[in-house]
Parts: sequence; structure tokens; C-alpha cells
Amino acid sequence: MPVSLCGTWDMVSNVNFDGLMITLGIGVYTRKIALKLKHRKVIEKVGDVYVIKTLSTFRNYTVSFRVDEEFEEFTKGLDDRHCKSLVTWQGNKLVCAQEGEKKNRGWTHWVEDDKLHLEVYCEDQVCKQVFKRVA
Ligand code: VL7
Repeated sequence: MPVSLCGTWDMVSNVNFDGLMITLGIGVYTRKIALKLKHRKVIEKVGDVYVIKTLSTFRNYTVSFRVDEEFEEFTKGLDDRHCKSLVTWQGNKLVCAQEGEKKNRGWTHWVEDDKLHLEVYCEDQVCKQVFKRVA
């Protein structure tokens, strides 16, 4: 039985977030602000619906979905694009494929050594984030 992703998690590292933002077409001023942020992930499961909130002092983003069920996603306040998204379990990893204007876009979450790991990818860029559980 895999470790649950649910809970509140605070960012401890964020590698190549700028590369990801550049690929997504985010302007230089927004990137400068965004690079300084420590994200908080709040992951909840309500029935069979996952809710993932990414919180920061600058912007917040919430997505909710059922695993194995395609949904329309609008990345409001991020790059403001529409995607057809699908989240599946691949072993212990929760994997989201975001089909749309940007190729090879998505993210992968897993728990390892009591940390929440996240890879966010788009085109040839991968951003790697690690979070620790909030006590
Ligand atoms: C979301 C990636 C960056 C624009 C503002 C930065 C505000 C705080 O994909 C993500 O989360 C998934 C998996 O947990 C669930 O949605 C990561 C981080 C933003 C795109 C674009 C920067 C502008 C960051 C919301």
C-alpha cells in the first residue's frame, strides 16, 4: 500500500523553476517574483476526488480531479492555458499528462523518505521540487 500524498507540505527545494517558466512563456518580471516563492502543497482527497492546492504569497492554484478520468484544466494565474489533463497511478507515482498547446507537459508526484517529490515538465524542461511535511 503506497504512502498517501495527502497532507500539507512546504517546499524545501525548487530546481529549474525558471527553465520551466521560460518554456511556458512567463515574462521576466513575473519570473523574478515567482522564483523567490516557497510553495505550500495542500493535498486532500474528498471521496474519490483529489484536490491539490499550490499556495504562495503571490498566487494560488487549485486543481481537482478523479484518477483515470480526463478533465479540462485551465492553468489560471500560471500560464493561463487550456489542457486536457489525465491523472493516473503508475506504481507509487501519481502522474498527470496535460495535453494542449505545449508538448510533453505534465507532472509526477511521489513520496520518498517522508518527503513529497514533484517533477513538473514541459517540452525539454524539468523542474524538480521537494516538500517536507508540515507538523
Ligand atoms: C504549479 C508552474 C509556472 C507561472 C506564478 C507562480 C505561482 C504558485 O503543476 C504544479 O502543481 C501540480 C502538482 O502539484 C498541481 O497543479 C506546479 C507551479 C507553477 C507553472 C507558471 C508562474 C507564475 C506559483 C501557484
